[in-house]
Order: sequence, then C-alpha cells, then structure tokens
Amino acid sequence: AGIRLAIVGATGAVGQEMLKILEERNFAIEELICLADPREAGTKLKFKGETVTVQSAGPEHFKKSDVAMFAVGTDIAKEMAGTALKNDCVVIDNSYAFRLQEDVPLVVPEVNPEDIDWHKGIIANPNCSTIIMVVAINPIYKAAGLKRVVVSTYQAVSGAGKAGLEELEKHSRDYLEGREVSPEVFAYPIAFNLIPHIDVFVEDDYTREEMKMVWEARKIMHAPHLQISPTAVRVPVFRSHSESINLETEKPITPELARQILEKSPGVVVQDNPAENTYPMPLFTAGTDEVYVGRIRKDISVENGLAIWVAADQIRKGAATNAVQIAEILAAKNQY
Ligand code: 2RA
Repeated sequence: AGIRLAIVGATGAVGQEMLKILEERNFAIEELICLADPREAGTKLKFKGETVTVQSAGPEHFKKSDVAMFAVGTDIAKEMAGTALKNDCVVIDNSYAFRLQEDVPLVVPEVNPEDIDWHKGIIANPNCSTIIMVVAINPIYKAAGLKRVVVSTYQAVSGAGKAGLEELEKHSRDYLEGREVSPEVFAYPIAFNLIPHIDVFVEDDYTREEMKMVWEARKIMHAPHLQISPTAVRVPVFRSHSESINLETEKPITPELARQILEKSPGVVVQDNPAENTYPMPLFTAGTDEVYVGRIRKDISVENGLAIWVAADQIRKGAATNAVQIAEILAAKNQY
C-alpha cells in the first residue's frame, strides 16, 4: 500500500532533503518517481537502499503519480502544475507560485491542517522564514491575540541553495587568506558580514522576502489584519534560520504563561533557561524538525509586550519536512 509519489527537483537541496525525510518517516510509497530538468536526467539517487534514476519531468510521469512534491523555482512550478493537474496529480508546491492564490491552501500542519480539506489540486508550502515564525507565534495569538509583530530574521546561506553554502565557505577562506572576495550569489561578501537584503525590493522599501512573511502569515493564521513589520537579513551561518520576534498581544500574558503554552504547542521545543545559558542556536537546530523557542521575556518597551528568540532548520521544517507532513495528511485522509 502507499501512494505513487513524484518529486520534481529531486536533485536540489530541498528535493534531496524531501527524499531523506520520506525515508526517515517511513512514508508509505507504492512507487517513487524522481524528476528534474533534462541536465540532471540519469543522476542516480538512493532511496530505502534502492537506486532511483532521475528522469526528465514530463506529462507521462504525472499520469502515473497520485501526488507530486515540487522543489523547484516559481517559474518551473507554474509551468508544471497545469500538466500535473491535467493528469489528476495533486501538487504540494514549495515555490512562491501559488501561495497567495485564493483557491490554494497555504499550510503549516501545526497551525492550519484543516485548510488541506478544501484544496483544488494544489497545496502551497510557505516560505521557510514564515513557517518558522507562525509555528512559534500562533499559540500566543490563540491565547492572547496579537496587535503587532516586529520580526528580524537571521537567515542561513543555504536558503540560497548549494551555491549559497559554497559562497560562504569560499568567502571565508578568501577573507582569512587575504584574497579579494568577489560575491556571486549574494550582493556583497557574506563572510564576517550581514546583508539586510533577501530577494528583491518592493513597495515601502521592504524586500519580497519580508513581505512574504506578512502576506503568508495572515493567510496561514486566518488573521487578515495582523500587523507585521519584518527585517530579513542574510547571515554567515550555513544552516538554520533564526528570528528575533517582538509581540504586542491584545490581552496581557506573562512570560511564564507564554512558556507553558509554547511547551505544550505542536512542533515547538522550548529551550529557555538564562541561568544556564540555555537558548536556541542555529548550530544546534540544524538537522532537526522542530521550531526552538527561547529568550522568552517581557518586551519592556510596551504594555502587553513579549519578546522571543526562535531558531529552526529552514531546509527541514522550513521546507522539506513541512511538505512531507502535508503529504502525510493527504495520504491519511485519501485527499488525492
Ligand atoms: C532564503 N527564504 O532563505 C529564502 C528562500 N529559501 O533565501
């Protein structure tokens, strides 16, 4: 038993992680089809001890699949989703292509799993920095309401894929060995630097990465008027995004109560004990599937204020694991 599953973009950072997580979680698969662009066709991948040969994605593959997990860019996702739908294959898309479309649920299983019920063939996986934020703030929103959110992100270079990882390593060596550092993936040298610019600049001089957090969180949390002001920063960290989040709640909530609520929240691990220097750090959240929350304290600058620090593996929970959790719900409820 199991479903016939296609992974489009199987050779990319997120696609590879999807395979790894499907295997770890023993996802029931009747047939696995790994697809990528023609240049990658023929690549051999390992899955549950078997070798799977990557094929160049075509309509015939979607005809043979119940669900396709897309780990590709927005343009390719737009191109391929139509073919998949025509062949009755449900799409879980990790790109930005369909996230804000009315008839496409945007889902974080710990927050709004019920939205999967009304999918019309496509389910969108949110942006990694959005997933990490909403898993942490939704429990507070449910308990005390939210008037305002101010969030600064500290985003790992692997958010820009393998090339981002390679650039951090190269820039670090070049810098330490006194060589000229020439940026290709990022706008400036990333070693020993912080770049407050991810994606492109849009209205009000915010970046699209920042506005994704606003638009997507409102849809996922069913909070269309939630006021959020993000600052998205690229930092010289290989893996895991971190976020400093200030919350102004509607009702008073103490840090102690917030901590208790978060400790009982799905997908959250509280690491919060200043007396023992205990708090989340990207070096230690890499490779895990939870969202780690610490530094839970009053925001002393405002009434009903709370400040928290969050970190999570943005390739796993921020993308691949979230998508696999959606596939698990689809399979369990036969909604494909
Ligand atoms: C980044 N969130 O970190 C974006 C895309 N993964 O670059």
